[in-house]
Amino acid sequence: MRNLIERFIRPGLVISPGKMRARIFTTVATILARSAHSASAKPIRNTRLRLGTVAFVAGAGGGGLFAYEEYRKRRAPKTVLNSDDPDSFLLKAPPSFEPSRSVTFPMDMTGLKLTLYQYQTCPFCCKVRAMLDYFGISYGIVEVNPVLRTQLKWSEKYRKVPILIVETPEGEVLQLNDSSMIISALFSYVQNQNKTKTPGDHEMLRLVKCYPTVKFQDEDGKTQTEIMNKYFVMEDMEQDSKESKEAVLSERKWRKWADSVYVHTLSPNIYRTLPEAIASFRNFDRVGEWEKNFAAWERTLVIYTGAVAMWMIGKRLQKRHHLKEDVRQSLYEESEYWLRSIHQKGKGDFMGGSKPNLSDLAVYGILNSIEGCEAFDDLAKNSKIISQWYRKVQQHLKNAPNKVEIVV
Ligand SMILES: *[C@@H]1O[C@H](CO)[C@@H](O)[C@H](O)[C@H]1NC(C)=O
Ligand SMILES: *[C@@H]1O[C@H](CO)[C@@H](O)[C@H](O)[C@H]1NC(C)=O
Ligand SMILES: CC(=O)N[C@H]1CO[C@H](CO)[C@@H](O)[C@@H]1O
Repeated sequence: MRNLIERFIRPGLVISPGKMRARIFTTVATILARSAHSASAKPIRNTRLRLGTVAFVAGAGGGGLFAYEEYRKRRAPKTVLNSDDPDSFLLKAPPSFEPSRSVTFPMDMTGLKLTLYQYQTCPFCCKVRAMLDYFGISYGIVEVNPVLRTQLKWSEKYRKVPILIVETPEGEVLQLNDSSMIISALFSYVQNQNKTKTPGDHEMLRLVKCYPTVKFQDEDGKTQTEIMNKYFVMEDMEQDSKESKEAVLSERKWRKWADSVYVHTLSPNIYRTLPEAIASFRNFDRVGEWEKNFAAWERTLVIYTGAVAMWMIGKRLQKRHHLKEDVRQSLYEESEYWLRSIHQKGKGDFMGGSKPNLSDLAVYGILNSIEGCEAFDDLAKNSKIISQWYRKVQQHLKNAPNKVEIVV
């Protein structure tokens, strides 16, 4: 069983946050301690540790991969409901945060009320937004403060973004946790609704149960959790022609590639050198509208200490994911691989043919998270992925039906 699970699930695993966290935390603290040492003879241990923590967490603004619990006990809103029982995704009530922004599509027929807990520049959150925008599904956004993470405290066990709260027509409140699971479940819902014209009774609840979370032990004996079937669209496989089967398999394969290969080329690139890391954080500050979430001193602290931390983490990730010494080359190569594979398919501008499919939207979302960074501009100069593919997906998204965006 364990082997089976590992074979099918491990490839999609992003990172083991606990281990990274501990190590990085110590490293950052040591570095800050050292620099403080040269500046002043009197080290103040606690302050440095706090700085280290803030720096580390700030990385989440860019990567969104790491959990952070240091501030957990402060101002924690009451846990809504989270236990190990199989229906633990059913909440009694939605968390009490008002969206700071809402995106409305008047033609949205889903009948679902969605609230996305996110960081604006996290690649996984960008993926979800790309999907929602493309299919014209309305949603509200709660921007999570990457330092305090107050907006995630209601979720007892799962503290990563994105989290999607779904309020169904039947009155259920569901907590969906992982970007790929969110996309698969929502897409299944919309597609099935399109086919039958009337949504089935408790359709969303039925779908969410198709993505159970499993626990397993990794090689180090640590307990890991993983969501089963997260790349699977749940649909009736009646008209199961050979062609559509291949399309389904290809879409799944490339969505997985986006999460397990492509996304890993980003961090080492946007945090390649210290100045570049600082510039990237400045970009996140702007795009993520951090002035809304941070005090001025917090922002400055996050940008600089975050840049140092992520610059160091980037080096580790480069090794872990076997990127080239010149990390730009890995980014270019994977991008070219994607573009070449589309051309080899010969069915149109997108992996989905003449229209983007879920794998196009996934890769788009990931790239979108670094638009504005130096790495993105370099990519545009050195690969055709931006001009021949990215801008075309963007055009499709702009043409999405009647989008109305309201900033509260
Ligand atoms: C999301 O995570 C929470 C733990 O915080 C868990 O209770 C819930 O069941 C998860 N949702 C799904 C759909 O698995
Ligand atoms: C559902 O149908 C509408 C209108 O026919 C279409 O625009 C949309 O792309 C369809 N969605 C899915 C997921 O098939
Ligand atoms: C969501 C979506 O549009 N999926 C498409 C993905 O690509 C295949 C072709 O490769 C289409 O058949 C799917 O409809």
